[in-house]
Amino acid sequence: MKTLLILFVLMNLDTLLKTGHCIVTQDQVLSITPTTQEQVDILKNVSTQYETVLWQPVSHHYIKEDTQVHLFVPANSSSTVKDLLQRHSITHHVLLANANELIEMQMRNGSTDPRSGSTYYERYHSLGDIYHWINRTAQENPDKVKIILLGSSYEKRPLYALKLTFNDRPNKKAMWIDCGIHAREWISPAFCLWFVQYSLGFYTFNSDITSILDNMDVYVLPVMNPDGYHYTWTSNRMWRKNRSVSNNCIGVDLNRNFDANWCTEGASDQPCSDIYCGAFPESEPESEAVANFLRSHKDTVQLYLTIHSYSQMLLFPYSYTFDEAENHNDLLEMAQEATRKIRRYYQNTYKYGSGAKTIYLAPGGSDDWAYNLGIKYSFTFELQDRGRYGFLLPPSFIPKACNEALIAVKTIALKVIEKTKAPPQTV
Ligand code: 0X9
Ligand code: ZN
Repeated sequence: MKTLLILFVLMNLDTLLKTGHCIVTQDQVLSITPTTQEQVDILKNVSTQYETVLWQPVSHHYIKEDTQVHLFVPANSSSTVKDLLQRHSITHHVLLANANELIEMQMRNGSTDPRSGSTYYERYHSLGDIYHWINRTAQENPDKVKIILLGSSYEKRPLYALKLTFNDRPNKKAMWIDCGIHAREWISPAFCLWFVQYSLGFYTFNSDITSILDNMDVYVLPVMNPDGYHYTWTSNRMWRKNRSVSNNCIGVDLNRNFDANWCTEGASDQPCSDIYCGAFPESEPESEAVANFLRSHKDTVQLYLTIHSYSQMLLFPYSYTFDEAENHNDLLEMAQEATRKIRRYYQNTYKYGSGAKTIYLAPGGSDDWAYNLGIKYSFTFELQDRGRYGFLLPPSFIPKACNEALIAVKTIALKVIEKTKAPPQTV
């Protein structure tokens, strides 16, 4: 009887939280769709003047009529924000009523021993854990995995990449994958770990990964923004940028800091903005380190992949202009095939296309920069989901999110190998 009573109370509490009709004690995520220009302006105002964090779009500049906005609202500003929306008849509903619970759930088991079995890859991990994992992975696979120190972050944390080499063919080409440019996109570092583990575990057992690793070395940078990532684990789960200090605000958006039409429309020169481009291109040690490495390996690296979330998209250059890349049709075809595979094997839909046309103009991105450097196959992945959980994707979603991205990565890498194969020598 007592158990039933507790169950009843808990069930109703959940409903109350979901509908939002109760005293809010949790941080929430609201989905809001402005339908008039006036509502757009009010929403821009709310997202900049109150203590909220825009999840989608990334900056208030992109808020427009009839397009969903996802807004993270801390418990203490919840009633003010909701009152304001109601007063102006702005349609909204609670997307996540229990953000704090989800955050807590994501951090659980985060610090257990990396040797503790297969579920390691089905959880999110703190930065310390990831460093530990990097060392163990290299130690346990000395013939295949090498640690490369690319540089260090603003707060002097090491930027480690792993180089996967499964054979030493002469003139071997390579691909690059980076994860965790944006601190709050936790599924991204989880993917890098997943990819390395899969490569080590399935080489010789899966023909696709075998042929990829036979033909290419793979550089994997699991966390490009370690300071930001650490900060999301310790202080603010919603942090996006790195942690460099300018006059009055902290952080540069590393994906606006590369030298690709730097700081034009789609980036901000305001240090407090979430899309702040920094003082000059590669002003940040993190982007500079990656750019230096790629510059010195541009003759071997044929494929550049950078992993983000959320919104389920596969993007390619350009994002800084609406102009088409020179091999646009190639890139389009590859993205189409990769997203088709995701739909076929995982029943999930990914949008694809050039960045500027598919989401928004956004200059200074690593993908466009790598492309202009000469890495003609360059893609940005936006992993799961489409907004149900957003950045707070529960750990139980990690396997599917990573496996579907993996099938897309394999499809693209195999295509690159095929397209760049030297023609047979004629005698
Ligand atoms: O705006 C971004 O940096 C990326 N989206 S996110 O929500 N993960 O922040 C998209 C990047 C697309 N590529 C470029 N803008 N170059
Ligand atoms: Zn991102």
